[in-house]
Amino acid sequence: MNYHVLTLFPEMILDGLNTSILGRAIKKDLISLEAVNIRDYAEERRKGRVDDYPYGGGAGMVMQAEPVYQAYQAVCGRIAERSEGKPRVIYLTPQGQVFHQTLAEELAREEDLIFLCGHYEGIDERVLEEIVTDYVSIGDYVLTGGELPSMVMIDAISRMVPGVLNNEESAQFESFQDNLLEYPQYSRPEEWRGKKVPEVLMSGHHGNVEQWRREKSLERTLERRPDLLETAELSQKDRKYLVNCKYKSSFF
Ligand code: 6GU
Repeated sequence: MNYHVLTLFPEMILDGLNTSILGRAIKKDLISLEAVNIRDYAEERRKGRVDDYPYGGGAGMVMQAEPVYQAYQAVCGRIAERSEGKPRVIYLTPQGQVFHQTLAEELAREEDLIFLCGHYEGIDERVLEEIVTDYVSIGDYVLTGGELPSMVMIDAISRMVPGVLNNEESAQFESFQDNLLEYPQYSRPEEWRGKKVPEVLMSGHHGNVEQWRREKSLERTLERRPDLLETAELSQKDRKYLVNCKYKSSFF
């Protein structure tokens, strides 16, 4: 996977994604990360400026089309040398579709991804029409720019790229697998400030542990994210357990 981030703050992207699991994946050449400074493509006479007043008036500044387009073309030129077809271009905006695990899984199958980070009041619409394939938001709140959202997406996508997680880190049984939340985890000591680790986890009975974990996942999802249960894959036994949980909680 090769990421190309078009941004006014390249150091933010590089500094933020070069540590821990992603740093290791970059070293192992499983992913590559390039931050392209849009400012480097400012028109000569504008001396590094890439924003201008909005036509029609109003507050704030708008990022101009041409520097963004030039930065995009430069990346496409480099990509074209080793692969064919146009890469997907993701524009980070609160107006986009809300990012979701299934989109992370889909995007992880791409060879190259271009992220376009806006600032100020936005980017000239004409270049967006020309290059953007996906408009994506990371949730219903407003941020100052697209850098953090692109970093969030790159993190979520990268862990779905084969080899990025090792066996222990493997995504297999984590939150959102099966659309259920993960069960609670415990480690040493056996008792911490008077709170004991659940007995079943100390029993060594694998079957009982598995059943307990499934039940905790179901309970937790019902409590914290009941909306997820509508699309979760549930067995007959799961459904019975949930009905029982609801019945019990109706007494409180
Ligand atoms: Cl993708 N960009 C900005 N600026 N704000 C956001 C967002 C994106 N997603 C949620 N808020």
